[in-house]
Formats: sequence, structure tokens, C-alpha cells
Amino acid sequence: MTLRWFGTGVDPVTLDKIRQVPGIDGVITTLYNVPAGVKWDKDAVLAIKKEIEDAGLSIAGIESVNIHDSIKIGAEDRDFYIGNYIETLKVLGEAGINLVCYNFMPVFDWTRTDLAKVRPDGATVFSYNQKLIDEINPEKMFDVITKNADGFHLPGWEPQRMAGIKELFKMYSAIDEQILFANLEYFLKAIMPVCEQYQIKMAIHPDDPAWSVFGLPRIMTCKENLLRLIRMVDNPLNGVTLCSGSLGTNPDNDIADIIHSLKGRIHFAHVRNIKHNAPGDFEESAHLSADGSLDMYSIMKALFDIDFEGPLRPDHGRNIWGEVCMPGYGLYDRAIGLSYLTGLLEAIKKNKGVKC
Ligand SMILES: [Mn+2]
Repeated sequence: MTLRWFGTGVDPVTLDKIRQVPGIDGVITTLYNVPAGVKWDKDAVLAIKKEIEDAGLSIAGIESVNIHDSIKIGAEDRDFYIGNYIETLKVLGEAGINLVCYNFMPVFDWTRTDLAKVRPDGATVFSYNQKLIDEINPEKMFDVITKNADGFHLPGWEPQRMAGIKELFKMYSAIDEQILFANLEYFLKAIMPVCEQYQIKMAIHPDDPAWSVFGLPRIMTCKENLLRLIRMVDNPLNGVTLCSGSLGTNPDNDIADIIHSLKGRIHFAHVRNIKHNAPGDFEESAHLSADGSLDMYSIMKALFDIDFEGPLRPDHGRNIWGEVCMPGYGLYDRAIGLSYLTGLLEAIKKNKGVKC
């Protein structure tokens, strides 16, 4: 059981607080201010590792090492950026870190239309409404997200990247799903030797929401495409981050079935709930099954049944009790979520006669 932590000076949640969450084993972290495409500094990795270990925790994995757009587009300079990625993996491998989460979404990472939708109990959550997206000029999307973010910079919405957004859209204009898949395959084949050398598991995060946004291609959206990913580079180190909330944006995705079909290739799990309001319209909810549309018991049971052994974390939380935090990443609701998931797992294990 882990929680995501963005680092001192970025994340208002401190490691000493995280350590007090019952059942916590480690954190998922990153070098937050390093732009995509830049090689990670060895001393900075060792420093954050030491800081986390000094706090009585460990690094369970990195989320994320972001992929430069040239790699996703297949631009002429992609080998340069793949080279930097390989150097970063070496630095991580030498530091004893062997799980890397990444995504392959064009231009925008996760997308929401509201970062603080008020729910009936007064909690605020991320929400998404396709109708609103259809009315927004994509070049304005960055402003929509940042205006909403209480002065925090959000993962995936780094200002330096979004400054060139017009240019980015132009670069992606010739990219369709097939080309994006081919560019992903090229990238994975290039990095597999270094992953083998250090036994680093690569765990691609599904696209969120799990459909095309602003006409940009998206490929990590459903069981069929996830299976295509693991087969096209058939190395056990090429795996998936099972994010129930991202895949769950599409009600056609049967999360427990997807988990079973990816047995052995899920290296990391994000478990959270969402509530479907209408097609293309959803909001995040508490982790509790009854508060949303996903059956959290069946998701946790499926992970147990396939012998999933990687790190698992609750995902975004609601903002509750007036906490001042990065939207989606307060301590309070994520700690509640973690406790709930730990409880489900204890019951599943004991029901199967497993001691815990
Ligand atoms: Mn996720």
C-alpha cells in the first residue's frame, strides 16, 4: 500500500504524516520539476531516496518519468530523447528503483472540466463533462485547469509544456492511433535492454478519460488495446498501471475482467472510484463502492486472484475538511481510501484462509 508524494517544497503533505497512515508501506514519487525529455540527475534521485528512507518509508516506484512529445510523435529527434530516457532508467536502476509509471497521451495528460465540483456533502471533486469540453478551445484548456488549481501546479500540466500548446497541436495533426501505437512500440523496444539490465518494470498508465479528447488520438483506453500493448513487446517488464478510475470512465470497460486478462503484466495499481452521471459525464467520488459506479470489492478481489504483488495506491481523493492541498492529492481522503482498500483486502485474504 502506497501513497503518491510529490516531494518537499511541492507537496504540502509531509512524509511524517504519510507514515502515520495505517498499512502504508511506501511512497510513489518523482522529480517533480524536471521537464519531460531531460535526463534525471543521479544526486537528486539519491537525495529524494534518502529523504524518504530517513522518514521511515521507501520508494515503491516512480510516477512518472514523462515521455517527451518527440517520442510520441516519432519526430526526427526522438532517438535523442529516448537516449535521455535510457540514461534516466540507468540512474533509477542504480538507485535500486525498479518500477516506472508513464503515459503516452498526446498533449494533455488526464483531463477534467472542473477540479472542485461541489458534491451534496460539501466535498469537492474532479469532474468531467464532454459537452463542456466540446465548447472549449483546446488551446484554452491549460488556462481552465490552472485557474482551478489554487495556485498549485498539477502533474501533467506543467506550464513550460503548455506554453507551446499551439505548436504541439500542429505536431500531432498527422498522428493517428496506428502511428501512436507504432511510436510506442519503437520506444519500448529501445528501452527494454536497459529495463532487463536493471529489472525495471514499465507500467503504462491508461488514458484519462478513456477516449479521444480534442480530436487527439488515444490508445490506452480498453482491454483490446492494453492486450495489443503487452503482445507487441512481449517482455514481462512491459506492463500496465491498472487505474480503475481512468479505465472506468468508459462504462463498457469491465475492470475485473481487464485485470484477469492482464495477469502477470500489471505492475502497479491505482484503485479509485468514479460516479457516472450520463454518457461522457462523470465525477470522482469517495473510494467506497456505494459512493460511485465501480465495485471496489470486485476490483480488489480480481487483483488478489491474479496474485498481483506490485504497489497499489488509492488515487485522487475528494477535498474534505478544508484541507489545503494539491487538488486531488490531499492526505485526508486518500488516507480514508487507503484504509478502506486495506480493509477490503484483509477480508478477501481471510476469506481465502490467508493470514494477514
Ligand atoms: Mn491513475
